[in-house]
Amino acid sequence: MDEQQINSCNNAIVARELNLEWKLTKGKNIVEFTPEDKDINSSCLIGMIRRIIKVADK
Ligand SMILES: [Cu+2]
Repeated sequence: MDEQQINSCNNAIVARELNLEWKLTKGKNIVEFTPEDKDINSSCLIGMIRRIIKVADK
C-alpha cells in the first residue's frame, strides 16, 4: 500500500475476520500475513473506509 496522506481515519487497516490490525505510516507499507482462500473484508478502525483485499495465487 502506498499511503500519501495519513490521518486519524485511515491510519490503520483492520481485518476483523482474521483478527488482524495494521498501523500504516506515510509512504509504502508492506504487511505480511497468511490468508485463507477467500477475499478479505477490511476497513479503517471505525469502519468508514472499506476495502476488499483480493486473495490470489502468485
Ligand atoms: Cu475511518
